[in-house]
Amino acid sequence: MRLIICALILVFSATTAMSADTTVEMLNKSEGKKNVFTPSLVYVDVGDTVTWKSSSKGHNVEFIKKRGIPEGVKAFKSKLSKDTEYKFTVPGIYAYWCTPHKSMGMIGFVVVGNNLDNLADIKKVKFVGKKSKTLAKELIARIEGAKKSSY
Ligand SMILES: [Cu+2]
Repeated sequence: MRLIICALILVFSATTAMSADTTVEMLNKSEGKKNVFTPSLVYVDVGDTVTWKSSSKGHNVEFIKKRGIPEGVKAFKSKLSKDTEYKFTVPGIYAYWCTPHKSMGMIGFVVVGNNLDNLADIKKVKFVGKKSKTLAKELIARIEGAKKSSY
């Protein structure tokens, strides 16, 4: 019996470790907010793929150039109203927005490999519009808070 339980635990932990599917929805409306990525902050492992689902039309994903992505990462911009995915091979924090709604609070972050080396750069990213700036501050505070609580 004990062996079976051990085997089950092994199988379970193996599948959770391998389940690299993270989905973020692009929505016109969610919980009273307009134009959002849900969830707007996700943590993934190096090599994981994130899928953005075009649940509502008119949205896309665009990595914020220069300071918004780890060094050496190429620009990424998806087509409007299409599901899209990206495989994260470089650790660090990725800031992105939806091109048409970047000034309306439609921004998000992906933290890869729990690596916050580019946090100082991320803090310097110029977000557009009050809504986006407020949300960016909130999410960056959450990223920093998660780091502190892990000590
Ligand atoms: Cu949008």
